[in-house]
Amino acid sequence: MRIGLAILNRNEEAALPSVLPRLPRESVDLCFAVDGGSTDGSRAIFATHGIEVLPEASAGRGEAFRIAFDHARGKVDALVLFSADGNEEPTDIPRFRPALEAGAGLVIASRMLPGSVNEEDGSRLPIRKWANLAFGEAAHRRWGAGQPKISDPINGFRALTVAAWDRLQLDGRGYTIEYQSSIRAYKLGLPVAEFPTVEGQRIGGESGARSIPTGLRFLRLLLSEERR
Ligand SMILES: Nc1nc2c(ncn2[C@@H]2O[C@H](COP(=O)(O)OP(=O)(O)OP(=O)(O)O)[C@@H](O)[C@H]2O)c(=O)[nH]1
Ligand SMILES: [Mg+2]
Repeated sequence: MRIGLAILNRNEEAALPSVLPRLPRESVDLCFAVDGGSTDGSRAIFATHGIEVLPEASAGRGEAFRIAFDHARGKVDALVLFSADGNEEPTDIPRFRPALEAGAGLVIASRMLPGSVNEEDGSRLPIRKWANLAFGEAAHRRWGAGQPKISDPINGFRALTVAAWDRLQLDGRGYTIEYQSSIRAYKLGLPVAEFPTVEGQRIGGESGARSIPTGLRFLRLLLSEERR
């Protein structure tokens, strides 16, 4: 199976110099970045590592996923989506392959399984983690009856086959794209696999996913998936 690596980036110049050299590029058949209109030096850093950067006409992770799969179609059978901001562990990238080759259409590096570490695990009030668990529970109850529960339906560190991508018909914008892909996977009964990952801390830069607006977008997504 041919597997590609798509790096999603917006203004991560602080993290890229330590993350990019750690990517196991020999384990993938294609590697490129999708850039959501960075205004820092991150595009130049990709260039020094010989990584092609595809620009986005309008920013947002949903749009970045669509650009990534359009670019990958015909070149690889599956794509690993990776954020080089320090949250995701490069050495996990080869762990997607066995699950994809075993037939999963969607594979998620989970921050919620036994053996996982979530960035908030040391915190006394892990509010984002609780919200993510609640959104995961809601999606499973509504659309996943009889199917194994996806422990971390929101995490961005995931892989999809191109065939699964085409079946899911995702139109989610911004940070809703991952949650929508997990919900649609339940709706279609798509085989999903997860493995535990250790989430790192963001290295510099700024989070674009502010908790309250993102949570409200997830609620709106639940309503629109209900109406579909
Ligand atoms: N291509 C592209 N990448 C984006 C866009 N928005 C965010 N990203 C990248 O997607 C990754 C995840 O976004 P974050 O803002 O870190 O979201 P998060 O991981 O939930 O937030 P933190 O925990 O604070 O890091 C980062 O590597 C961002 O640079 C976008 O519009 N286009
Ligand atoms: Mg992040």
